[in-house]
Amino acid sequence: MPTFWKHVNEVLREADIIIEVLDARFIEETRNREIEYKVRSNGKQILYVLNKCDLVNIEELKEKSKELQPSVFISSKEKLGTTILKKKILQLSHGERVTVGVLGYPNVGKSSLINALSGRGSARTSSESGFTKGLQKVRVDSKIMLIDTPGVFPKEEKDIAKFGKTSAISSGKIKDPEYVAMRIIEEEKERIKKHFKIEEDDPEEILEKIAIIFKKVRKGKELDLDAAARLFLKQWQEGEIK
Ligand SMILES: Nc1nc2c(ncn2[C@@H]2O[C@H](COP(=O)(O)OP(=O)(O)OP(=O)(O)O)[C@@H](O)[C@H]2O)c(=O)[nH]1
Ligand SMILES: [Mg+2]
Repeated sequence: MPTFWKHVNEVLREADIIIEVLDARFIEETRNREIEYKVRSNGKQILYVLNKCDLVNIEELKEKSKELQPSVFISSKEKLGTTILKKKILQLSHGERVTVGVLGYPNVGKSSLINALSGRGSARTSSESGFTKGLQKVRVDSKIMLIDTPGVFPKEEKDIAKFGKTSAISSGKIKDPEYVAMRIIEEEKERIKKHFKIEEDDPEEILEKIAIIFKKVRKGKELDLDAAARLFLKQWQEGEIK
């Protein structure tokens, strides 16, 4: 059995409630229905936590997340929504002591969320995906205990472009940055055109314009699309392209 399933099983045994952390920018892409199914089959409730809400428009987020119940929006970075989240956890546990397993895709902010709730830097975080290796328990207060976990992928997931888009694979580790950048440009074209003030419509031409903006040019004045794509992915993953 892959290690992540071992972790999921262990968390399911120990936890009373499961938090599935989702990236507020990519709710669908970061949901893991296979794990949700497994959690529910074990009779445990899921609380959806939409993290990184500092990077999205809250009104749009409300609209998009209507179906996700119960759910809470937070920004671990800005420490927004943490009190509401604690209240929600205690509401689900009927005010009893509770152990909460924190699951989710790599890099969605599981460890950051745990730190924001506990008010300490107990769970180590990193912009590199796959940072947390084992399970770690962190006490929030006398009632709430959290379990940090490594990021989990669904079994069949092979879509490298999606991993690049959601930061599940860090920009520096993406093998074909041009392909991934072009896929993101295709899917998020209007935002990206607006951000870089580009008129072109074809993803390849857009990437070329971005290379010019980034001044990624090789000696013979030829554009260095590989370098441009890598920088684009880095900025994208760091939330600079809003
Ligand atoms: N803007 C923003 N960035 C965040 C937020 N929460 C986490 N991050 C950033 O997202 C990156 C990943 O955070 P982690 O907490 O390490 O994510 P994780 O889910 O524990 O990652 P793994 O352990 O690798 O699975 C870091 O660069 C964080 O600074 C947030 O609310 N807003
Ligand atoms: Mg982590």
